[in-house]
Amino acid sequence: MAFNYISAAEAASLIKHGYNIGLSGFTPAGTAKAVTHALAEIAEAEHAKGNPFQVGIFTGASTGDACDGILSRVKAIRYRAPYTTNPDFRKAVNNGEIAYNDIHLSQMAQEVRYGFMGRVDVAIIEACEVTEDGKVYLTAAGGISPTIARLADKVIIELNAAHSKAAMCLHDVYEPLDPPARREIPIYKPSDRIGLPYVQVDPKKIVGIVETNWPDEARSFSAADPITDCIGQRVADFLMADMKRGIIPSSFLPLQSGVGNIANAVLGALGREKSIPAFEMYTEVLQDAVVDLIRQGRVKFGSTCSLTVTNNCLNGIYEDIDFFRDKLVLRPSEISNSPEIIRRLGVISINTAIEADIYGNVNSTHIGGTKMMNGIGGSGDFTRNAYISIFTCPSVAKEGKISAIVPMVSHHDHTEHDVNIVVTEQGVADLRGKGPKERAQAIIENCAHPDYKQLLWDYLKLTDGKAQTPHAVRASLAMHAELAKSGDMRNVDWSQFR
Ligand code: 0RQ
Repeated sequence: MAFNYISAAEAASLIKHGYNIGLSGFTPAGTAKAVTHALAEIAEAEHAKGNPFQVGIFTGASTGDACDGILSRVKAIRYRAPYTTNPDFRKAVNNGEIAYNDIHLSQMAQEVRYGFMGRVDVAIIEACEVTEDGKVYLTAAGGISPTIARLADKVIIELNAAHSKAAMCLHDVYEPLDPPARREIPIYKPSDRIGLPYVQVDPKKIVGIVETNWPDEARSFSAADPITDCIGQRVADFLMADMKRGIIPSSFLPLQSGVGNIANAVLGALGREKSIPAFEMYTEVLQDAVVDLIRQGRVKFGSTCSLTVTNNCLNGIYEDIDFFRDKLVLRPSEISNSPEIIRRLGVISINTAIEADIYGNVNSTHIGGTKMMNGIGGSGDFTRNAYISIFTCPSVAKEGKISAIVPMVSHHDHTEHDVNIVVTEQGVADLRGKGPKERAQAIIENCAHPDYKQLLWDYLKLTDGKAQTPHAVRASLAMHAELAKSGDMRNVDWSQFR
């Protein structure tokens, strides 16, 4: 059937106040951009007339300014899930304006299917190609596209010429059945392909095609610095030592690594470490550092949900697609982040913490226990199911006024039961096979900044030291309270709790 080619404004006019919209993409890669931009103009006009106009947004992970940014600035978002990184969206969430449901990324598609979040009225899917029989070829990310395209009443395609048709060979689209009919997901190694290279959509549901030429809003990261380089090297040294003692098989295990500078530094260090064999990635985001390592033969295969890379790097992949086609696969987020597969493959997870406590609990999401930073993303999917779960962070933030190692985290995302290793530029705390009191010794001794070490030992002296997990409950968040009061955790005075 012949499709209707429409403008972004015409497409946006199909979206009504109160609708839930499903978006393709995962981290700005592969997200819809043009229709959400036009939707913001409609919302603004409706608000000017005194009419309400807000939508719910279901997507794979963070979008870009053309969605989360612009729509939150015009107050057009009622509800949104999951992960986001946009500063204006963050501001609106922390002002209490948006219901932000920060769920694990692996759960997003299934929670939409189970009906936990309501119906999907319209799906907007970015594609590099669409055929008349409804084969939709995605761009730089898998996200939750198969699910929202199947469930939505109406589907809008953003056919984006900024993505080469080379992306057509990168995807492996697979949607599991729901319980009680679900079977195992048959991925036994990172390179296994189990699905189709496209999302099959009922062509009658495709209400319009919006042609665009809009590059992904690639995130740029600041240059590596001595702290992130040191953390990267410590992780590489730790993994090498574990391989030498036979804990990690000599053929190595697949890695997952999060976004940001530390992740780039870790991958860079692992790539340089020639005693670690060429390895595979089973991950959710793949950054420039991994693409470089694939080119160098240090990474043999990358399974990911998205290419969270700079546009230069993305275009390089598209230009060299004959080299990359058997070394990369893009999957929907419920497959890239599937607990079942992560556990089966023995993935080693490496994620960044905001803060960790002396017993190994980790806060990845909230500043001061109340203000949302980004969200849990896929860090929980991987950490809970990893062969070895690693968290990294600088030992201090904000010129040393904040310690990343605290008596008790101000918000719990990853519990002591799930966290194996904590790494700061100060050192590595190996928490495996240790009881809570032994973990506290390892974390304070190896990971805390010298300015905070004695303060943390003194905190422990406030307890009787006898409990399973000794805490002086009233003092456990005193470093956070001190930060709020004087702006510097180092000023905490334990004498008031003795
Ligand atoms: O503040 O922005 O004002 O400079 O937090 O910290 O050090 O720049 O680190 O950009 O890697 O972000 C955990 C947020 C780290 C990220 C987090 C302040 C610090 C700075 C950012 P400024 P950095 P990063 C894969 C897996 C959760 C999801 C996840 C994240 C700002 O890695 O979102 O892992 N992770 N997903 O100064 C107050 C502290 C602080 C602090 C740092 N203790 N207190 N402020 N900061 N520590 C990705 C996906 O799932 C898609």
